[in-house]
Amino acid sequence: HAADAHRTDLMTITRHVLNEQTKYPESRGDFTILLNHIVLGCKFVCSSVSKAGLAKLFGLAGETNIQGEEQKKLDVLSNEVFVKALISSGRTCLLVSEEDEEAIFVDQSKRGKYIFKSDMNMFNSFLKIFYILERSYSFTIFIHIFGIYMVKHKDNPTIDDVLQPGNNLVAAGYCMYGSSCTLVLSTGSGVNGFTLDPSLGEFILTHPDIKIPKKGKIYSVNEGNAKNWDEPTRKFVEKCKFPTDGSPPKSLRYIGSMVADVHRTLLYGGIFLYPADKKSPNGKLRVLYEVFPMSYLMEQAGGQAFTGKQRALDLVPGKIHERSPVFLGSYDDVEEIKALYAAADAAK
Ligand code: P6P
Repeated sequence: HAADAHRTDLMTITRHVLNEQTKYPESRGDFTILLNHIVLGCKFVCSSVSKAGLAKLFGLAGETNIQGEEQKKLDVLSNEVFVKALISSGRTCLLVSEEDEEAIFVDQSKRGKYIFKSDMNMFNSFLKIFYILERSYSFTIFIHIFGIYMVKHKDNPTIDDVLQPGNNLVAAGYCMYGSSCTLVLSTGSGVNGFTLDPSLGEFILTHPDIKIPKKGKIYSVNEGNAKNWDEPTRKFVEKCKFPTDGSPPKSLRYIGSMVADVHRTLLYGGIFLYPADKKSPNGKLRVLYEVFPMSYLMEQAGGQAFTGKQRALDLVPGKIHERSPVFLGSYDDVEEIKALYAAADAAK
């Protein structure tokens, strides 16, 4: 029966990506191979997280990462697994991770070549991966965000290839490892969510074609930073709490993990804010592997992402661990804060 079809016609992430690949008849499946290696990494991390308590993988690994944060065992272990999986895919040439100070240039012998057919022309380029392993152990949420770019300078990738605007992303996604393992992915034609079925060892399509509501009832910000906010952010949050148009106040939801807060925003609508403030004049979130991938997903789902000055994906980063303020979520909610920043600029 049609009602049972979805139970027998399992749409796995591999099938989904292969279906996407058929849109590019000239492609040789390199992108699919790359994504499958990312999925393999996610499955490994999911299995490690579920056993972490037993294997005593939680807790400090004794090192600190580039951000000066104590590296915990799982993220060091998972970072190593992803680096090895991505290099062994033979489709990457540059890796950037929150855990490593410098970009990792893949050895020439392992570098992949990616033929990507675009509307204008055929060009050779390499894929590079930005990804971050982020954790919020207090919520036993373990998270991995990634973005995939095409390298412009083929044959001789340089650090300049890393510093591209978010517009050049060809894919982005995140994986959340909690009570279940959820992978949300966009390859440029919408956003889809997959849930790992451990009995099959497959990610199954559970959230097809995610679209964020045009306006939401939730705002998500660390209110503890309120005394440091600038005027537009302060006014926006004030309006969320004391609306002047007779609408009910918005609810505050803040987990303190960008991906968990943005995942909720993606599914239910609203706005996530990590503004600049006196304490962090460039905001806290990293452009390459937090702001860009999540802004890309938000736009693919019909939302918006703004930095306080410009569309987030138009940013051109100057350093691999650069930070930026970000406001992302439902289209109408982001429009409101854009108008407040525009008014503040006009009043200068
Ligand atoms: P705060 C987690 O450490 C993180 O980088 C993001 O995932 C999260 O949105 C933000 O920091 C939370 O920062 O200052 O509110 O604790």
